[in-house]
Amino acid sequence: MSKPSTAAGETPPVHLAREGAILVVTIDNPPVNALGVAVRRGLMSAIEEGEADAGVAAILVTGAGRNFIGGADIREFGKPPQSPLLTELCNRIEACSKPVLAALHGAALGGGLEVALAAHYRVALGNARLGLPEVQLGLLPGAGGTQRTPRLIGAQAALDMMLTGRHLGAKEALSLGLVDQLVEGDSADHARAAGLRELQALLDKHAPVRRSRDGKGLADTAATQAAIAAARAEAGKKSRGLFSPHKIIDAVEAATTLPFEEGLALERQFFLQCLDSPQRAGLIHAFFAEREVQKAPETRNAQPRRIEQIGVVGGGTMGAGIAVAVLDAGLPVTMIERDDEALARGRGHVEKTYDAQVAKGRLTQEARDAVLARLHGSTRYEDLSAADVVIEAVFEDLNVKQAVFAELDRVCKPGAVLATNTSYLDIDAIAASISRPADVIGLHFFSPANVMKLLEIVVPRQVASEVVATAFELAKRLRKVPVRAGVCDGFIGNRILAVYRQAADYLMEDGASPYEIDAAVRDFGFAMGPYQVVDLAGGDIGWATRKRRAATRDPRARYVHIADRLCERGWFGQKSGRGFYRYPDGPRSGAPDPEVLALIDEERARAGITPRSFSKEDIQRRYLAAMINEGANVVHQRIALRPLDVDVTFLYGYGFPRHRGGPMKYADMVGLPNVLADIRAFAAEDPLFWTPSPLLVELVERGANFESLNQAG
Ligand code: T1G
Repeated sequence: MSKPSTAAGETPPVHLAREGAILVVTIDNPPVNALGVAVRRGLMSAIEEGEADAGVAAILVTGAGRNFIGGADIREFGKPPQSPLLTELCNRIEACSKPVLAALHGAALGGGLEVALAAHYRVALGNARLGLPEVQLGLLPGAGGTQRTPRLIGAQAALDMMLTGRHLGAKEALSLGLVDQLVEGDSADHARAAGLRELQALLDKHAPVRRSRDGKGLADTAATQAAIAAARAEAGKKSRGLFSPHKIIDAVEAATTLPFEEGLALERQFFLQCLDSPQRAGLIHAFFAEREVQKAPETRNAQPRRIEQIGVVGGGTMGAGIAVAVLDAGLPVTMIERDDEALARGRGHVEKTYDAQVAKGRLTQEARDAVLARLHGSTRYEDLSAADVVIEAVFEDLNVKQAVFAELDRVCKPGAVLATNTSYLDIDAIAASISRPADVIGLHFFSPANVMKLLEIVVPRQVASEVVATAFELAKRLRKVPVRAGVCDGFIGNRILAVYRQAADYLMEDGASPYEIDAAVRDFGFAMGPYQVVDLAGGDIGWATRKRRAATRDPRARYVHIADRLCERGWFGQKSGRGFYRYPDGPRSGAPDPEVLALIDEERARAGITPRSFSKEDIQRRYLAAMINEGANVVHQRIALRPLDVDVTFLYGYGFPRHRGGPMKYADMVGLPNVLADIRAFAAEDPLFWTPSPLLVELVERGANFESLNQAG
């Protein structure tokens, strides 16, 4: 058979072979068989040739490697479309006069599943994962998925798939009618063999061409309308501010009212609208950024050490959370505490997490017992002698931590990685206090450590590259999102947080109420505003930080005392029943507090400030300009490798709305000259706080943006 044309020397990403009367079409486009233009052209010509060849009775479509097809090529979005469009390809597959069967293993996602739905029959191996995750990219299934899926499996199941973007296992796909048969195997070869066998069986019984567009999944009008109404209600609540979920529902509604071709045309129109939305740009940036952060110089240049035995020193909130994260990764943990009572408390924290899952029916008692059998407790450091990695999570005091590291230095085997979970202490000082500084690294988990995905990997001056590589490998095992950070007060996230919190405090003292500030920040897309976060975490934590920093604070810097006044009254937030908000009926009942407003007025008077009003936009621009400017400083000072590392830190650790891509991506979308102009305007009020980052100034002068720095690092 002839091969589709590709650039000279390039292996064609679609291979054809004949097995009797069956034409086998194999997509081979590593790493995930994405449907780039060469693949689409190869598939189109394969279908044309199979159709035209009288010796071909049927066509089998399979994927090489670990997946069937991972989806459209996301890197093509935002560029001029190249023919054939995926929609055209799917329509051509479905229009084929000879039976087409797709054999699915691994990922069959997005456009990959749409290709399979355009085929006439589908079989799935046990490891197949089927999904329409386009909504997670700010898009919708744009190659017939919104029209074929509901006709195959009904509106309710189709809407669930498209609005959640979740992956379905093979069994669920079979029960819904997405695939016709489950077959044995877990590899591309198994998929090919099973596909051949099942397609030959179809030929033997003269099975007809069966088109998904003719499916009867929408026959029950009442159920369909109810599903659409329910989806709209849900999207109104859960997809606040998002664009594509509503277009998905519109497209499915079109499938219930319009002929297939017209529904397809409307789907295309909606898809292009989603493609043009800034949400697509933000979400696709997030998709690639969370993969790029896994790549640091050390992960390219060094090999990780063994990670099989993990020690955790400290069984408090963080230590227990870290122990759960390690246990959830299937690894054994040795937890060290100073005495039996503290150890019992630490074990209790861990057991409580799993008992809660048993109570909710998410975990069986047996599974819970099996996990906890991997937790060993001890009050003797000697029991860490076999540990490959030890994570210290004791009280945030340098002397206490150095004492712990002295013990680790004494008992741990050569090559053991010694990590500290400190959130701000100087890790270089910890490393310098023991005989093996090259083995010391920072692993800054975010509370709750077993839930929060972000893990800042803090790289001290003397650390060995393999130790950094080991930390990234551990992050992967724990299913965390790692971000490489340099040593400074607050690393990446907390350092930037302190600055935009200051901007919020200035807004509050200058006239905006904490409630207006929180509302404006929520309106931008955060789940909570800064003062709701303070009340949730506990105002005493920030108070301790401010007191710690008092000695080194720049005396010229404006200092707002409002938060301290609340703490002096014991108004720490939810845990004390009141903070910036009152909580008369528990944590979820936060209500504005007139006494807080009165206290703010007193502070304004004391500072000689005449309050002025700020619009929602004013608040958002100042809050974000402070965040972006300090993010630029963090990149400029090489604390973060690239702007995307700041983005990922805020997407995964600080609730930055994902559809905006992160603070640096957002700044690019606003336009760096506009951000710099804002900062310069604000500097008229406070030139010290609003000092433009040298990096921001340089990029604006060069007409460049933060994205241009993301290939570095
Ligand atoms: N396009 C381009 N590159 C992709 C890609 C894609 N669809 N999927 C993955 N990659 C890259 C990824 O950036 C990484 O690159 C490498 O492949 C390995 O990825 C018209 C519009 C398939 C489950 O949303 O969920 O179809 O870092 O580390 O863990 O309706 O990748 O090596 O340079 O994630 O084995 C819909 C997205 C697209 C699926 C494999 N499809 N991908 O996971 O590998 S829109 C998706 C995934 C669409 C149509 C619509 C996962 C995976 P690098 P990885 P993995």
